Amino acid sequence: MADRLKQLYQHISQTTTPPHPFDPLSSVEIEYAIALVRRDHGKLGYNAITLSEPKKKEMIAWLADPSLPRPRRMAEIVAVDKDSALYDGVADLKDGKIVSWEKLAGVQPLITMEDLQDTERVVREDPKVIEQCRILGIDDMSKVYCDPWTIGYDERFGSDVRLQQALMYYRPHVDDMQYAFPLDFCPIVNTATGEIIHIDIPSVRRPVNTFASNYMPPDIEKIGGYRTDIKPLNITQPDGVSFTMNGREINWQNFNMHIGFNYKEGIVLNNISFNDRGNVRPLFYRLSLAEMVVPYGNPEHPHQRKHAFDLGEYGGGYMTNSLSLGCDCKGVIHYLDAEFCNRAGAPVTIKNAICIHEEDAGILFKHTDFRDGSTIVTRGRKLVISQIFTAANYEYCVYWIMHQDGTIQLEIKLTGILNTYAMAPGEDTHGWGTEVHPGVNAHNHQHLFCLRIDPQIDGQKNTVFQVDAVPGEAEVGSKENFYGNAFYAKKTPYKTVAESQVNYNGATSRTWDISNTSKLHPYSKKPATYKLVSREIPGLLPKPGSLVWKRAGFARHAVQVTKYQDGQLHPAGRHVPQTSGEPSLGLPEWVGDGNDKIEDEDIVLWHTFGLTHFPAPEDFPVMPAEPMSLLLRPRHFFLRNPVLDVPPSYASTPSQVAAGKGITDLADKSSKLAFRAALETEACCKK
Ligand code: ABN
Ligand code: CU
Repeated sequence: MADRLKQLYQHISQTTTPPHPFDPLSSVEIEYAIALVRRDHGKLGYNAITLSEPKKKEMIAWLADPSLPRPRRMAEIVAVDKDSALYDGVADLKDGKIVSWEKLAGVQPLITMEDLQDTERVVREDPKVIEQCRILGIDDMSKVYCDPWTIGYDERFGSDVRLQQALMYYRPHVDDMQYAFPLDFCPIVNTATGEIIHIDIPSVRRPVNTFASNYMPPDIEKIGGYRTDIKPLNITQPDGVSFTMNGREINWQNFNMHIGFNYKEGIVLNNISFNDRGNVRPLFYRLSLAEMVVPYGNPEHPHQRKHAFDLGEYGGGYMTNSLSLGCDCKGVIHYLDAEFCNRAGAPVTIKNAICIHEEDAGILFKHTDFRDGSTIVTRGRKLVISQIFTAANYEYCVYWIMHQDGTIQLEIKLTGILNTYAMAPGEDTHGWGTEVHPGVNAHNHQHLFCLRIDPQIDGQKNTVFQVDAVPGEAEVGSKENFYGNAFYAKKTPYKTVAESQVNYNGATSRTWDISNTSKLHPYSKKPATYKLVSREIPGLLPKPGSLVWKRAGFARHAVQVTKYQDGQLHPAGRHVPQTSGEPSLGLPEWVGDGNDKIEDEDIVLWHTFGLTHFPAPEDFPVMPAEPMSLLLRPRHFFLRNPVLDVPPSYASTPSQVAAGKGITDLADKSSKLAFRAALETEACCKK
């Protein structure tokens, strides 16, 4: 072992291109961290090994001056011993030392894919589960499946033992889709010992559905086959892509950023900047989806336990798909892999975990002058950095999209399969769900995501303003608003954390400005801003005081702003499974008494958005992708429209129209030059 440790150390210390400090740990670094743990603490099981991110102050200094010492590589370790005790550690990979090591009591780490797979085996072999299946008329246990969920929190069992609840399903035929055959009982499994400690059984039993609902090609052939009127739609990029990669740093259309990845959040974008006519302007220090919760709305026991924190309890990185060309993404693709380790400490690579590519974005801008027919049409493109993760039944497709005008969009598409429960013939859903297929009840639920925005709009000190579109205050007939038509954007700065805990208001088209108040626009005299435009913001429906409300404290408000602190990354807490919500962990702790001053400070904006899903038969057996989207838009940031220099697809000035000429050939150098010359005269901007 000592030899291997030495070899790994040499590999890491002698590498000619050291990793960027934001790079995820490589498989060699992970192996080295494990070797250090083994040396000091013996044999353990590994739950996670990930980059311990550099301290912001040190990192910002290094980014500004790379001749300074590079922030050192540190690994965060979550390990479990043979008695299921949990350890949190940090290894310094430069000095080859474990610099912190803590045993935690009453805390459970996330459930890994290996934990999930063990549970299905345990469930199939358990005599009490076999008996329940027999009661429902099922004899062949190879046809019984379960989706093992973390237990959420069950007051009967607390947090000391690692537990999963097994949501049970049946496949009459191996190719049948099991969510059409939900079973009505729910075993609870001790993850550490592999024992079933309890089974929740309803007092009135529900028979197993007998009617399949499938979506694979052989099944579609049986119901009439595929449509035949679809012609090929090809994407060609004969000269390749318009971005360059330097390691994990990308340059595209004036944007520059680092693309990271970790087991919990998945994609992390760091140090995003925009080159504004030669001036590199910082935008965001870090953007990530930090947490999510999917609370289900059926109050009947034990369904209150269904409220998955898919990032904190399972890991959006761990569950990520290996993407494939032509299916998940089309065009010329640059892929990045993800590297983890398994429970035994062996390396695991998810190939093609992140897809980076460009897409046509339709019209970027256009205008035709109605009087003389002069026209310009410019097409846009976008850069898409994406991942897709499978959270048991659901797929979450996450797209971080850069637009040429400096806009950053986050789009999430929901697809996959509804979580289902058994329904007896004639049973009433009581409005808590929908019978999406005979004998199949899909419960109401919400998908609430927490976006962590760590801004650096023209610098680290920023202020968040709430912006509401409101009528002028003065009465109709008054001097100030005689005709009553006045309206304006009412901007309210958040001075303290407590003031920033707000909800969405569709009636005022509420948005939020993240501004640098020391950088005023020369024309508008307003501060340089990135505006959060987000309209899909349902409130958290579980009531104040409920289990979900307590455990998912981050979801109580659409926006909350805190003062930046290193290490505050996970808004439902660092170890989420089986938290009771007493106290509420993560963001509610950091909010504290709410008195922290957040005006003109280094801040983090936590934004909860998403949708409330009332299932319908169209969502079954597999859901057509449902998109939701939000924008971070530059306002008062650029001098004027920043995409005037994107070559048009067609442009014709009034005199060219009169002379019967237009500029259409973008490859034609003289046309381009003529267009640029026209731009430089700035006719449009001169008064
Ligand atoms: N949506 C809950 C979940 C996620 C992953 C694995 C099992 C269950
Ligand atoms: Cu849903």
